[in-house]
Amino acid sequence: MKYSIVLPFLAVTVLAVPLVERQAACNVPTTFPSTANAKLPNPFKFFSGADVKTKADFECKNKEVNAALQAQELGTFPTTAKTTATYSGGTLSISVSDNGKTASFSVSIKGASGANSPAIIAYAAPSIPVPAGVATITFNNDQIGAQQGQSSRGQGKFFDVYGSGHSAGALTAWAWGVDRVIDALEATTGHNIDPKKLGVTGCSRNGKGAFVAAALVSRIALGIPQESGSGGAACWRISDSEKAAGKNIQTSGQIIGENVWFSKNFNTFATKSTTLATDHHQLAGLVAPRGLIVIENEIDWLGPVSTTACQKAGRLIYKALGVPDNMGFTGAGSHNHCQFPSNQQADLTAFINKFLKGGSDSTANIEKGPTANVDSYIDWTAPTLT
Ligand code: MCU
Repeated sequence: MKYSIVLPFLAVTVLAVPLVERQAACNVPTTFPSTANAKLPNPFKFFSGADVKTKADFECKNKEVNAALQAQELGTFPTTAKTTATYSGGTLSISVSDNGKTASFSVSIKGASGANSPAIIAYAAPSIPVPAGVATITFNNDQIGAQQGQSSRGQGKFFDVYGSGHSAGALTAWAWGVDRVIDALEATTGHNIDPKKLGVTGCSRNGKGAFVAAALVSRIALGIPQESGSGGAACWRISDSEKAAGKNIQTSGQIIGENVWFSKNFNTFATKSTTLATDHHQLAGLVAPRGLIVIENEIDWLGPVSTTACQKAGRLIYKALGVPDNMGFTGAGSHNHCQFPSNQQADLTAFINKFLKGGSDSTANIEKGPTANVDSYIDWTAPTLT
């Protein structure tokens, strides 16, 4: 819309830019701060030093966090793929083209409860009980990006499309695959799944993947990462401080040698996590304000203090956005790895009911884990974003 204000000696034309357009114009940097900071980076300050004051500012902050995570840890997450799909008899067959190359894969869909059913995309196989009325979409993440140690870097359907030298680690390749599954659900009928009611889950290494998929794929309504530990719910900096205190805990320095979950870009930072521009409380921030239930376990290697304090910091981001109860974490007690314990059932059920089944269950104040003082790891307070 144009307004012309006619003054005695000149005519001034003012362009009225609609509010939404102004909010969408985020200034996303391509270089990121690398000054050592032992505290978790402030999620309410832009890298420029400016304050994040509004929810619109926070959306922009998330764009720079996403860019920094891709540059320093995850590798590039491609967003230009074209997906075609067919559905028949419980199999969704997906063909993806980009970069002049094509790859095909399929997922199985079981347990839809009639039209517009919610579903949980499960890496490999669900390690949580999927309730009646919620379908399971079984996603073979290893096929999209191999995770068989160092020699498997650059292998899988993702790399067939983008080349074996692409910067993405396996976590990013899998998230891209999840994004394509959602394209395919949107493009086909007959599967009875409502693509707006999707959760994503995986346990352990696949829990890291589920967390990253929830963060990068905004069409996911509920993230359910399970026992993701280091590389998922843990913060790199806190894990390093726990390691220094003598714990047997996985750190960034160890993880880059174990497998190809992260980009090669991460090697530069892995031995000096304090120089990362972000940490994993901001992985939760990327999921916000969508649903997120972080399921953990008190096994030393996963870093129970690290995951708990890190996700307490993550929940401060949800609080700042005015939706604290859209996120919870349940990591109290120890049990066999990836065997979902009954003492976390009520919390999981509440999140699934609220975010996938449209229920009105309370997900208030779910913060369960060992004693972990988040204030020891942060030097900022959460504002109320307007
Ligand atoms: C917790 O996830 C991983 C962990 O990062 C690895 O160090 C360990 O080797 O395997 C865990 C896992 O995926 O267990 C199934």
